Amino acid sequence: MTKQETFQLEFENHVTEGLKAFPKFLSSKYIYDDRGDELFQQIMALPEYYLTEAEYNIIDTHKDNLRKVFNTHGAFDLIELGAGDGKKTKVLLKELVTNKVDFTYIPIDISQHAIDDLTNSLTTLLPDLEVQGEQGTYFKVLERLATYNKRPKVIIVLGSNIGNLDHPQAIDFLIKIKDVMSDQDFLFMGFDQKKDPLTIQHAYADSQGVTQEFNRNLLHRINKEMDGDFPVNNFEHWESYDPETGTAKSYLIATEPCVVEIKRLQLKTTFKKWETIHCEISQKYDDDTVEWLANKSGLEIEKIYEDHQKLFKDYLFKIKK
Ligand code: AVJ
Repeated sequence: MTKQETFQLEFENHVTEGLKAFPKFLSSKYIYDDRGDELFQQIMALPEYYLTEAEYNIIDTHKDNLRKVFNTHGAFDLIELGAGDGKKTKVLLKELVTNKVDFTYIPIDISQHAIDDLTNSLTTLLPDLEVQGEQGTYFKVLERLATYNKRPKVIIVLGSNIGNLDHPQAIDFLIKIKDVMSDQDFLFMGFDQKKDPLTIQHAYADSQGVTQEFNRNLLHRINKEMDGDFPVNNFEHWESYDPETGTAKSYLIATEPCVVEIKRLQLKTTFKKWETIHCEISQKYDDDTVEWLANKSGLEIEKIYEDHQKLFKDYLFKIKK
C-alpha cells in the first residue's frame, strides 16, 4: 500500500468512527488538502489571527540570540517539523546564512509538494543555504536522522501546532522528540499562551468566516473523496474557549435536521437540528503547564522567548539532566 492509500484508509476509518460516535467528532488533521492548506494560509493572514505575527516578532527580535544559542556546539542540523511556507523560518535562516553559520536546514513534511515549493523559494532567496528536505512522517524521518547523523541537532516546531493535541497526546509527541535527542541538542517550540478570552475567541471565529470555510472543508473532502452528500452550508462553525482549561474547541453545528449518506463507507447517519461535530482543539498554555509537559516528557526548559505584546512564547528545551 502506498503512503497515500494508507492515509486515505486511516481517514475513512476515522470518519466512520467519528460519525457513529455520540457526540460526533472529526479531526482537524484531515482538513489539510490543497484547499485546506490554502484556507489555513488565509487564516494566518487574518487580522484576528495574532499567532503568526506574534511568533514572527519573537524570531525577528531574538534572532541574534537564537543564532548564538543554536551554534553553541558548532556545526549543526536545523530540523523543522512541518515545513509550511517558511515565512517565520526564513528570518532565522537569513540570520544564520548572513553570519556564515555552518548548518544544514532539514525541513520535514508529509507533503513532497510543500518541501519542493519551500526548497525552490529558498534557492532563490538564500543561494548559499544548504537545504536537504525530507518527505515523510516526523518520527520516521527523525529516527532515521538520529541514527545516521551524529551532528548536533536543533529541532524546531513553530506555530503552536502542538495545540491540536490534548495533554496526553502532547506528552507522547514530546517524548518521541526527546527520544531522538542527545545531551547537546535543542528543541525550540511555539506554544500559544492563555490571554484575554475574547482575543482567542476572535482568532478562531473570524468576522470574514474563513475559519468556518476551513472547518467545512472537512465535509467537502468527505463529499468528494468518499462520495458523501453533506449539505455543507447547513453546518455552521462554532468556537468556544474555556479560560479555565485553556482549551479552544471548534464545532460544526447542523442548523437543520438532515440525513447524510456516505456511499464509499456504506454509512448513513442522521443529524438532529443543532447537533454538533467536534472538529478541533487549540490548546492555550502558561509556563507552569509547559513546564509540567516538559517534565513528564524528560525535557527541561532552558529559556523562554516572548513577543512584545505578550501573546505567544517559544520555549527552548534540552533533555532533562
Ligand atoms: C495550525 C494548529 C496552529 O490551532 O491555531 C487555525 C489551526 N485552526 N484556525 C491553530 C487553526 C483554526 C492552528 N494550528
